[in-house]
Amino acid sequence: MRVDILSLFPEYFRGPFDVSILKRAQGSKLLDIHLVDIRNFAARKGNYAKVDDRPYGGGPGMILMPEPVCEAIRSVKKEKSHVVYLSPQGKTLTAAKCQELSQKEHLVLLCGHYEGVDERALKEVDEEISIGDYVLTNGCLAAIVLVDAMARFIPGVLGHEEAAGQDSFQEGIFDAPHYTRPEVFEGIAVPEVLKTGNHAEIAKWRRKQGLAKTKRVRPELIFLKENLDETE
Ligand code: 4HQ
Repeated sequence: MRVDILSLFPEYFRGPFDVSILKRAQGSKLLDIHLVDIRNFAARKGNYAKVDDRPYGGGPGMILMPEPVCEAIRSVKKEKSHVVYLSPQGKTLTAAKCQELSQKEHLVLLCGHYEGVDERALKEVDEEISIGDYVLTNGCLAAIVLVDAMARFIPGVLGHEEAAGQDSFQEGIFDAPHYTRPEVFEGIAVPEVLKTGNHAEIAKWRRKQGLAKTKRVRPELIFLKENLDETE
């Protein structure tokens, strides 16, 4: 998949995309990330490229101007492109949405800056997505979160060992607690069932643990889908 990320801080992405699984995914051509600087599409006044201006109607902060944003989008947009604007006013990102996006040929991610982008630039956007109900200093972090969570669904990005990790949130409930060596840590033993080798019992125990914690921490998730009939 090709991903173009449009922002004012292309350098922001270097660390997260250049380590571990996302680095490997790019190395094996499963993911082809391009960073586009919106400032390159601003009209130049002397040697200054202006991308923001004050809001009509008054109020604090600055607004990204529609022209550089639209030009930046058009510079990468093709017939099969899916354009996403990261903003707190969008639909909240879920595992299901990540999976859906992972099937696109080309994603264009527009990162907002300042108070947001001029509404008229959104005619180039297919959908607006939020990573959660809080306000970031800019949309770059949101784009990193989206790429990271979405890439796990691209076949081959996770190895066989890692792939199992996918199912927890797909099912809408939490993962079970995990244990590794030592058998006893600071007086706390690993649960006996995990050492029995009884895979059916272990699966049952994990499911029960996951459901119990979901009920405690995120009760609203229990009232989704088929989780309901499994709680006592
Ligand atoms: N911002 N999910 C404001 C976010 C955000 C979010 C990005 C801050 C856009 C203009 N983006 N700028 N939450 O808080 O995606």
